[in-house]
Amino acid sequence: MIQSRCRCCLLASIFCLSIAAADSIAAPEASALYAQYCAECHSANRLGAVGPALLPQNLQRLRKEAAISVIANSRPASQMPPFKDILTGPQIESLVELIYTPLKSVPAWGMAEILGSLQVYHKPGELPDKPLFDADIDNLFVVVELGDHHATLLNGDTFEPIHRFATRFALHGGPKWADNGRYIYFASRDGWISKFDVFNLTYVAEVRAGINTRNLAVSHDGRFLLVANYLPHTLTLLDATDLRPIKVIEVKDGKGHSSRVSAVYTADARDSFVVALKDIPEVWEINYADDPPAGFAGWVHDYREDSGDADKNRRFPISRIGIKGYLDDFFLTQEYDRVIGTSRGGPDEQGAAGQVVDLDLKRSVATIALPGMPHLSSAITWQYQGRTVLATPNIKKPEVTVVDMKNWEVIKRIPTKGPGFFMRSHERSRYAWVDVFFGPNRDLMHVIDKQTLEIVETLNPAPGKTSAHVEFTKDGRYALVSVWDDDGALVVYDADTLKEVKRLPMKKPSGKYNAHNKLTRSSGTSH
Ligand code: DHE
Repeated sequence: MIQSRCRCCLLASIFCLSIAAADSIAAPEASALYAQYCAECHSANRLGAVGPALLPQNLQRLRKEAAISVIANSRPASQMPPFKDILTGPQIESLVELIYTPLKSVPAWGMAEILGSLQVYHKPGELPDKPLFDADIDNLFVVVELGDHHATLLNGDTFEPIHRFATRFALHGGPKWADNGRYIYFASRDGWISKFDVFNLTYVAEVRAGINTRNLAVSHDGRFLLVANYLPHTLTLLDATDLRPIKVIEVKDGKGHSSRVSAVYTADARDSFVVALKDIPEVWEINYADDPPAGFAGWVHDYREDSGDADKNRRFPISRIGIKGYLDDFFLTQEYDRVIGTSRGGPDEQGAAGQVVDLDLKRSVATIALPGMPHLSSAITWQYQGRTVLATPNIKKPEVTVVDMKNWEVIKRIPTKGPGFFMRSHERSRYAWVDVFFGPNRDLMHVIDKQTLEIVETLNPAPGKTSAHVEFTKDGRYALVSVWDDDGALVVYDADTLKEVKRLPMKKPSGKYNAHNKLTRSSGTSH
């Protein structure tokens, strides 16, 4: 069985391109190198798996010299190891030539293929509306275990597992709760969307919405799903009832340039999906109301070719907002009126500033000094001295950055023991938790006092093993931490005393998602 981390991740580093052999490498050898070192994560056909697709159309923002550097030295926030100790300079260059060579044909993944992949295991209304188990649905957690591609449904009162089930290979992004906890939607990196019936502990439908997928969002009324794809350059709109595709939206600018989609989120109060693009300097807002507001007039796309249903074809208008650069990562304010986004930047890009995009004014209104590659999809907000602040971990810098959301000035840079990935809190907790995901101190977890903006405690849940990603119970009394290891654990802490109260063995638990906190859009967690 394929492991979620490729074999090459085990390999070490230190390579100097200048001392490598100067011979050029023939194409067949490049293919063999690709098969040996790259295929397990990026797939043999280069269409992506745990790693992204490696095709010229997905590498537009990366110059070839930068691609050489990525293969030699790795890149931040990826699980890819550096290959400078393994491959010679010419071998790396030959791999770069290979991945910038167009495939003879990229498989089409449009309406027909998506519809062809649809599997409905239980028709809507077929299964009982009463849970098979006794627990507070509102306080359930779903925990994704990447180690063996499973998920565990956990009782958030007793911390006893209710059900453990297989998932699609390599889930990514937060599974989305919907319909007051009745359903959970999962997305895998290879495009599979699964709808799980929590009451009946079974999948009800699955569909492959893309070949290489980023994430999904569910409309706040539970009616629609929008899936963001890297390959093809599309957004797939699904009917949440049975995952039947409604539209495939091609992601292109006015000149016909296409783009990968960075991510999609739901803006509840606006009846909209908000979409960030990786290769086009635009943010899209796609309205899903039955009667879209006037602001969307003039931007209505005619998708009549997609289906014969004229009513559906007039729906889902798109408002395009031109911005200053690309957005790789973004955060939506609790009021859903603004997007705070950054370009991650490759080795050839700057990406030092965050920008604030006003969805009503339809333009960028401010910049924020965020040079540490903030992980904004993990940012949180809280009240501090009468104002709302946003706090984000940084993937490249050992600091948590705290920003005043009124004037967008950085009010504090809290030094940490290493760059972090995930940050969490809860309305009822005085603390915010942030991991140290990268570097030698990756087993540490900082606890920050939200009123003094100081680290008050640093926990070490499992010395030597990465600890990451916190989520709180519904009432904010307990915080659950992942020990991110095949021989890992879920560690439950009392969120006030910071003492451990329970430890459950798990196989590389990554994210965990509490029904109440997600459904109520708690300001302490991602949405
Ligand atoms: Fe993620 C969420 C992007 C690598 C684990 N990650 C997200 C989201 C985005 C994103 C846009 C928000 C989607 C959502 O929740 O709906 N992630 C990226 C990247 O661009 C990046 C850096 C490169 C890549 O490989 O795609 C990346 N992510 C990783 C990992 O390597 C992680 C650690 C392991 C994995 O699963 O591959 C990882 N990402 C996660 C998790 C979430 C996530 C656990 C959900 C966080 C949450 O609590 O909501």
